[in-house]
Amino acid sequence: MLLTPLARLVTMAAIVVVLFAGFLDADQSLQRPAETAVAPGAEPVETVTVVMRNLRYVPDVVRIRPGTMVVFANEDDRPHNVVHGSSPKVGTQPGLFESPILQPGEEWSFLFTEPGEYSILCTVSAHQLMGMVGTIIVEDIAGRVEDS
Ligand SMILES: [Cu+2]
Repeated sequence: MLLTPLARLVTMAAIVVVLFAGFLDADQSLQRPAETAVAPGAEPVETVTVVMRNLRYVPDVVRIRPGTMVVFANEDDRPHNVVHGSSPKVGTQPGLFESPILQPGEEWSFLFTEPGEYSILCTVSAHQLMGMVGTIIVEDIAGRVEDS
């Protein structure tokens, strides 16, 4: 196929645009914080930390807005994890999230985007039976009047 000079020019321009767009993308990815493992456009509005200590989540009840990143930090002297406790009924949906086993000093985070009440528990050595459970409450509290 023979290209007219105009078609050739348009093709060249398109290639330049594509290359330039690729350059911009690469530049943006360099500026994005490396530790944020979330999709673009899903940046956390806020970050909240829950500490794992003495076989407990501290605090054990957390109220957050949708889009909040919760960091679970193991400050205990033994391993723990964070598992979304789904309904105990057989055949129900699996949990939304499950962390790897976190050694002392390790942390893991999860971005909560959907409103709801998420019960969490530690399944390491049946810690949940010793009371290592908690609740993450995700609600739209933008217009909420704070308690005085
Ligand atoms: Cu535990």
